[in-house]
Amino acid sequence: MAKTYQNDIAINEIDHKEIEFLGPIGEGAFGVVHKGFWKEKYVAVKRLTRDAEKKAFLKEVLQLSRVEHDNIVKLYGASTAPNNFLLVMEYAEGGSLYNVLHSSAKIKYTLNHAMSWAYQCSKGVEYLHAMKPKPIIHRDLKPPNLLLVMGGTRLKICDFGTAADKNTYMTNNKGSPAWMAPEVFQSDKYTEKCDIFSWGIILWEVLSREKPFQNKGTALAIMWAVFNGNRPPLIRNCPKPIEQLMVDCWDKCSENRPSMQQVVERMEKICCLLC
Ligand code: ACK
Repeated sequence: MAKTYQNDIAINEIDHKEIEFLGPIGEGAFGVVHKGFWKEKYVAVKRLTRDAEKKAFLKEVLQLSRVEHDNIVKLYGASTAPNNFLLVMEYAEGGSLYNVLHSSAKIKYTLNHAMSWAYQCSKGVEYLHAMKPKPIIHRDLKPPNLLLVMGGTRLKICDFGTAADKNTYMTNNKGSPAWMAPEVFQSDKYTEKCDIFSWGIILWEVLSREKPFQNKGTALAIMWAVFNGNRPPLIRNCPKPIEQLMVDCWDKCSENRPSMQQVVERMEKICCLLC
């Protein structure tokens, strides 16, 4: 396994011929995800489908190479061979949180599961925001990008295709409007506070088990609604500290939203109260 260096970051170069492809499992930002078998284990392999997106793809590789956390999907390496631009990462056998929440199978889960998923997501993002020398902003946090392992008990953040370093402009309008902070689709300068907004929507979604803005129609209609201050409806019988936390995360003014470190602290207090 050779190492290639980009901006002083080492990437494990994987020979694509060593991977046995077992079929597609889905589509993420910038590529189709396949299940594969490599070095005696199952892996998820993202294959770049559009050549034009090579730069963004490499960015995802670079972002993932910098991180190591229990709640972030592990990168094994990448193939940068012509026609075989591949990102090889740990395989999450539980699929995405979105699937668990919204699949027609109506998989049963408890309030403890929901709070644990939201908490683990906050821990992963807290780590990203504390990265040195530069924080990583995910920019596309949503249940389809949250994977589950260990029988659904461990959550891992994936799909760094749109992640960016701090304080940049969103140039290509990627991301998903239902979870997107208003300053992001307004093309304003944004900060890591856009991840806090998305996390607040995720908290609502795991507790309500509904899709945010499902009845609003088009992406444009959702953006218009969010811009005008619309937010998901408050959940009946939701404990007040949880409700206050999600409302704080949805604040239109990004500066008023808590930091992810504060979110983690509030979640820890809430979980103590609930237990
Ligand atoms: O809901 P899913 O089955 O889980 O469909 C999506 C799809 O690919 C697009 O992201 C699945 N996926 C992505 N990365 C992985 C991974 N590392 N392990 C397992 N499934 C993955 C995801």
